[in-house]
Amino acid sequence: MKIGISGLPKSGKTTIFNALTKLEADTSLYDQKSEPNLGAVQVFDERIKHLSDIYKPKSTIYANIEFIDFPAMAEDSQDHQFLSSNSMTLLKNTDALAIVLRNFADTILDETYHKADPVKDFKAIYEQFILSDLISAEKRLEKIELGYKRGIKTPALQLEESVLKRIIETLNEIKPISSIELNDDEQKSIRGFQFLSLKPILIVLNSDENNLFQNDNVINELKNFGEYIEFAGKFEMELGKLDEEEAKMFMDDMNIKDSAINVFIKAAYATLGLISFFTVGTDEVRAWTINKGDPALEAAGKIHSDLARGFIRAETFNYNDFKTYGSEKAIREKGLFRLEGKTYVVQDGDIINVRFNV
Ligand SMILES: Nc1nc2c(ncn2[C@@H]2O[C@H](COP(=O)(O)OP(=O)(O)OP(=O)(O)O)[C@@H](O)[C@H]2O)c(=O)[nH]1
Ligand SMILES: [Mg+2]
Repeated sequence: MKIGISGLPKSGKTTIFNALTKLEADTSLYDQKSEPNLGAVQVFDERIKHLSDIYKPKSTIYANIEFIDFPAMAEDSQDHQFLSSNSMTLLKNTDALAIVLRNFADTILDETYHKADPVKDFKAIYEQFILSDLISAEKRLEKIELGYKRGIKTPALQLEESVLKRIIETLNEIKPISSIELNDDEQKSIRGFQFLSLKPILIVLNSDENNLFQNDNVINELKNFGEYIEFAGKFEMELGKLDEEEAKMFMDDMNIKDSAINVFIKAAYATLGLISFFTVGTDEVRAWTINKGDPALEAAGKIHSDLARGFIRAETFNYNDFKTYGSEKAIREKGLFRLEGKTYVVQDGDIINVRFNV
């Protein structure tokens, strides 16, 4: 799972990135980096620990979130430089975006940009996503229409054309593509574009120690745009450097209930609609992350493209049953061991063994 951390200049992206990954990437009021920072975090899961205790595999692999801390987006949506930059291509290649909004005062930043205004910043960012998507969609539509003139017309192209037209109409109303209802085929027809306004978004309000959890007005407005979490980014980054006991003391002081990474992961899984499925065996016990609603074929493809290509069936049982009955054998006896096909909708906690033939 790749999550891009994006936002306007000096909103605290790298600070949040450090707080989440416990890395120490440079944060600075002055420098402007043009390369992204990369870091990965294990998603601890009680269930994997339990499965690992039972199967005693050679390796135990938790789910992994890769964070990509991007250089700042342009302040101004008329600045097309960012839209055509390398970063934009990388940004499109993420599974979800965490948008960091500055909600702390700083004399220099207030003067260089403007006083902290998270709602205004969010709108500016979203406009850039919409503009970027609009440019891609219009370009493609032109190409398709040119093809028609040359006699290249297939049902697939016609489907794509009709979806693109709806997309362009929606974007022109400054609405995200995610607000359009698309069926499976329609979704597939535009998957290759990796549209930004179709990506799940998590809003990260980056407050500071003095105003943390006192931002009801801002949050009431941000809620309209999607799910949010609030951090005191700089404070969290400092917490990451302390040992657990010390950190706990400071957290209690600030009424912070859980570590930044735990809060983030919980919010990410819940609001981005992610679930976990597991593979087990004596070699490896492993957690995988997919979207809620994904079929078994998609899950198989996560593990390896061969498994999707040669998919026969998915032998499936659920962790909860495993926990209740204690063994695969007992689960079979209870009739809880299932053979599922390609279209089976994978459930959180499913333990899956894909039978395949390539
Ligand atoms: N007071 C306060 N300052 C912060 C907070 N988060 C970040 N800063 C400061 O803001 C400045 C920029 O922080 P970064 O994390 O580098 O911001 P960024 O968004 O990665 O910046 P660019 O990548 O250059 O756009 C640094 O001086 C940070 O110390 C915060 O929560 N409170
Ligand atoms: Mg940065």
